[in-house]
Formats: sequence, C-alpha cells, structure tokens
Amino acid sequence: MNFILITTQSAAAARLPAWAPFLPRGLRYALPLILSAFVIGSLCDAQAAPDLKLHEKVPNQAEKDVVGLTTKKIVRGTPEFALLVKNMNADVVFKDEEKTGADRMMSSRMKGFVDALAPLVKAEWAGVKLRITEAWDEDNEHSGSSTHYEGRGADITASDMDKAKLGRLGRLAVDAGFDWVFFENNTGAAHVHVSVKREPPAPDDGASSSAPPPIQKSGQN
Ligand SMILES: [Ca+2]
Ligand SMILES: [Zn+2]
Repeated sequence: MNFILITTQSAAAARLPAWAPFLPRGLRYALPLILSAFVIGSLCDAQAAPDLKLHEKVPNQAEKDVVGLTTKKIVRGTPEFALLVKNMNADVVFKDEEKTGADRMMSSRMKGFVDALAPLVKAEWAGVKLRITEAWDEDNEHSGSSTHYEGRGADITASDMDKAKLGRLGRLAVDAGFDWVFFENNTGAAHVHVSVKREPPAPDDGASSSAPPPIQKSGQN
C-alpha cells in the first residue's frame, strides 16, 4: 500500500492541473494528497468483490473447460465410489431428501472446499449455515455429463433458504476456492452450483487417471 501511495502521489503531483499555481500555497501542496486519496479509494472499491449476479460463472468459462465433465457415472460398490468421502461437517446442513446420505458423498477435493466455505457462511450470517441440496448423485437427476455424478459438483444454499443470499453465497464460494462457481438459478430450487477438478487432475483432464488414490477413503454410506 505504501508503494501505491508513493506511486500515485508522484503520478498525481506530475499531473497537477494548470490552475494549480493559483491555489493558496497550503492547498496547492495538499492537492496531490487529496488526489491520491481519491485514487486509493477507487482502488479499494474495485477490490471489494461484488456478489455474483444470476447466471454469473467464476471463472467466466464453460464448466467443461475448467473442471471437465463426467464421462462415467460413479455407482455404489465400485472402487471409484470407495474413493468418495462422506462429509460429516456439523456446520453444514445436508438436505438428504433421498434419505440415502448421497448428499454427503463427494470427492476429497470437494470436501476440502465445502469445509472451507462452511465457516465463511457462519461468519457472514448469524445463525445461518451452509446447506447442500445435492452432491454426488446416483438418481440421474442432472444432465448426463454433470459433475454431480463424480461427486465433483454440489448445489448449495443458505440454511434459511433465503434466495436473496445466493449472490453473496456465490462470492463466498469463490473466496473458499472452488474451481468453478455458477449462480445457476434463483427461482424454484434456487441454488449456486459449485464444482471441482479431479484430484489430482488428469494431465489431459480425461475421464480416467492413473493417479494415486486420494488421502481419505469413505466408509459405507
Ligand atoms: Ca439431495
Ligand atoms: Zn448442480
């Protein structure tokens, strides 16, 4: 910040308006500081990241280009399913309308970002938690190549289901580090969709990877 102050001060001083010499002496010397304050104020405003707008994605690219879509759905009883983890975070509300626990099942990379987002949500709104309505999906409720089928996609809301919070929730999700955040809809089953890369990502972002197994393994669901 000191560097910015010095730089902008010099820049402002170098660009003093032509009428500056006619200003009272004190004000003339104060002018660069005043101009610097404006510049720094604008910079700070620009750095305050805004809430996500409806249909905004971060980064602003197709999901398939950022995290890669699912090419093979994970099903129970397979080695791929055994690599999913069960998120038992008490600061997250799981909808679990399926009564199967599927909403808790996710890739370990997804779990890391969910666990990072939960405290941000608690800190943002008193008495409100992060809520997950979908994570791994085994019921074909999404499009055929959805990241949900690999446990790399999740649909999130605030626990009070306040739609007005979704834009801010999306920004918090970006801050938490999810690879891709999408303010998908704000009507009906309004939610923000988040997704993550394969872990570790395959070199070609393909469906299969010969990578070593992730850190955690799930128990039975
Ligand atoms: Ca669900
Ligand atoms: Zn989704």
